[in-house]
Amino acid sequence: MSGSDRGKYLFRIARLVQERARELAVAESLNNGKPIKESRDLDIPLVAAWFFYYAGWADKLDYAGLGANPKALGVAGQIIPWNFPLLMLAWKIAPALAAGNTVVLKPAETTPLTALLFAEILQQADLPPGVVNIVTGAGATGQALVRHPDVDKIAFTGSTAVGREIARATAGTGKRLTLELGGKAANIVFDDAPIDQAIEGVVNGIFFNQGHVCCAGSRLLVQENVHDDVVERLKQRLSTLRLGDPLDKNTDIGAINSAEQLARIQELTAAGEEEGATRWSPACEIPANGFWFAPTIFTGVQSSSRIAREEIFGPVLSILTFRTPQEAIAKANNTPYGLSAGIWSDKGSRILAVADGLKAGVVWSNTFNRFDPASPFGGYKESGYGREGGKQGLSAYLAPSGGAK
Ligand code: TXE
Repeated sequence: MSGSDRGKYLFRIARLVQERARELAVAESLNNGKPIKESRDLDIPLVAAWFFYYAGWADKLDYAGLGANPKALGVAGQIIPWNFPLLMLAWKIAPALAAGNTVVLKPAETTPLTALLFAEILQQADLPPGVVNIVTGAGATGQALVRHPDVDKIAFTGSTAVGREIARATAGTGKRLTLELGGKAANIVFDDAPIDQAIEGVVNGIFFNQGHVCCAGSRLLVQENVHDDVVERLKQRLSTLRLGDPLDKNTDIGAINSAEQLARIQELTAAGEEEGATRWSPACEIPANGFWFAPTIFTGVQSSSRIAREEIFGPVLSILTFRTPQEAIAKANNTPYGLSAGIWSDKGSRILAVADGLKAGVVWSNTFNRFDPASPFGGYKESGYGREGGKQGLSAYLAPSGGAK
């Protein structure tokens, strides 16, 4: 199929997502437990944006950085997690189709609902049968996809442990691989930061989507002289957050996706207390049924402790201090991960100098959790490799003309 025809399908899909936005938002909140205001205002609009963006690329592959006439890889196997079920699907399917591949996608076992609704949208768009295949199942289904000899590329987003397993399983097979794994991002607040904005950014950074976010600002690094003020303001702000029914448009913090994830959060927060950090949560009512976790902050956190090093993937913020920009950079980089970071300061020169020292794929300044389809996203170190989004995300589904398939 020509690039311009592929583009027409992608535009059609984007428009159908917009037309069915309300239904998709409700389904996504039921699917994942996230607040409806997030699925309505972020997830679903970004899904449409991703398809619109890559629709524009479909007939311009000569500009993807691989020379004239780059080739599709073939069959792309895509394995996605449960934290942004439809958005992760869009991140993967849109560039794969723009580049001319076919897709077999496996959603996470706890969140198949919106992937199946999306399959309906593909039928509505008259996409030829077989171009995109949604296969539900657990880890074993993912393994089968990874091992299948007719799959030319694997794109995976999930845990570092499974990412390692996939890297081993694909080694030497010629399959292309991109991995987007965990994170332990530092949100660095200097004493000259625009303070109200910074507090909002820190809260959004870790409590958005119950903290089930690979690039969540799960470590707050605050300059020592403003630590007490920042912690006090954070506590005040957290006391205003509403936890509860994801379908209530006033809800700020929804449900934890699964009993397993709740158990992981409980285990790590218990370890935080055992290691001597001070735990605080606002008084809030926890619904009787389902999986819930109150927003939680830890102060007095040591860099070596588990809650400073391991991904909690829940609404839990670990607070550490620093004195100088050099110390902030050293502490921010003191992690096996390297996905994202945030810097809050009034000084442009300081922001640029600190950003330069950070080993993180994305660095936000005076904002956090901003996503745009034109911006490549991906990590260093144990956060994985390869980039999604932008031209780089497109070239991850292409080979140079005459290059290995
Ligand atoms: O991830 P898994 P889980 C982190 C986060 C979380 C932890 C565990 O810290 O607490 O991982 O979450 C499929 N071969 N992240 O257990 O198992 C699985 O079915 C092929 C960060 O949910 O990695 C699902 O579709 N596929 C992360 C997907 O992999 C396999 C998002 C992710 O599940 C497989 C999610 C196998 N052997 C969790 N085993 C991020 N980067 O955003 C499982 N899967």
